[in-house]
Amino acid sequence: MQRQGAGITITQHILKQQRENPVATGAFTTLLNELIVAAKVISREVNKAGLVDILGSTGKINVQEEKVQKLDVFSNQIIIERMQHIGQLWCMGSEEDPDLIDIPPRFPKGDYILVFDPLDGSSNIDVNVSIGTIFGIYKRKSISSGSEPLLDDILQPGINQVAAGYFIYGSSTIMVYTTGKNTGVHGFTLFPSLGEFLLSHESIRIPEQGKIYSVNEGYHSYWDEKTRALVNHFKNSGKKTGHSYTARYVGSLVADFHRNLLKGGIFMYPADSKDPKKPTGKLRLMVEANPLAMVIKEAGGYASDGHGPILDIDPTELHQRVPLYIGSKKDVELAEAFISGKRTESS
Ligand code: AHM
Ligand code: MG
Repeated sequence: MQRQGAGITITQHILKQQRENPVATGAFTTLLNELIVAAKVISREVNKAGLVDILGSTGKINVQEEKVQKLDVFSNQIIIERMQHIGQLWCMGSEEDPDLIDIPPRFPKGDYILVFDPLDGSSNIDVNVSIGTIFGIYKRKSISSGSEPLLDDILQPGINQVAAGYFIYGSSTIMVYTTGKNTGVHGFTLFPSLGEFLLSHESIRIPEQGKIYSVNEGYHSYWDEKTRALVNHFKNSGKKTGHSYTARYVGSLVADFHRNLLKGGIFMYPADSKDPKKPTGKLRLMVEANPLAMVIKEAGGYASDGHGPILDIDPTELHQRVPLYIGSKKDVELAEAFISGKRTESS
């Protein structure tokens, strides 16, 4: 067993990657490091959420007559406050903010763009189930796009991301990230006593085919026939093909994704007719699907909207929603075959 103190810290790892990649600059390292600090603060607050009266709706007053802040609102503020002053960001986009987040004029601007979901899985916050922070990093499209950031600067396909990853606040806090270009997907576990993330999962690869399917089957009656046929396939596949699946659904994307990344399988949030305003399902392309799609691709898996790669979608809105099929390559390709109508239950 590795002794504490002998591990590689996340900072060492980022610096090593920077040395190996001649185009990477200290600016990028600064950016990631500051994001890690923000995540450590969030992790601390998540861990003590059961102990202090931090839970509840924004605007409520707790017993100390302090304003109670929802943990997801708090996480959003921490990330914005920590990231806006470092001089590396052109602008940000968050699940919690309707518009792009500008860098206040008192701080210098940089060329990177950070998109994030500060605390994903909000329905699980109050019940001690794993939640997470998801992030994607882009470079600004063109230096000639003026002095003020425009929505167009953020609206880039996921394939343009220069890094992406997530923090999962679970039985321990883990950061998983990739800088793409075959540099691998790496996981780091936070040692609370050291205050450091240490390398715990090097070069993660997802199995080509898994045994887990993750979907909210409560929406069965809101799915179309193709989606139902697909999910039926996962349920009946054992008897038909000998390759059986088991169902796992936490309801926190980061937790479901992380488990499937390590064990293999598919996570699905299909289009449904539950809410006519969200006929494409619930998950957001920019802050949820794209970062995880970059991670899964780098780990040897695949992410699709049912018709093609998530990473190729040209976004038109910051909060655009998208059906998501993500995980082991063979499982996601199978999902695509059903959703595109190339395959039916009986074929
Ligand atoms: P949130 O960003 O408001 O927390 O919503 C996203 C979450 C994901 O973590 C999870 O995969 C999904 O919502 C679960 O939704 P549902 O309860 O509809 O199955
Ligand atoms: Mg979310």
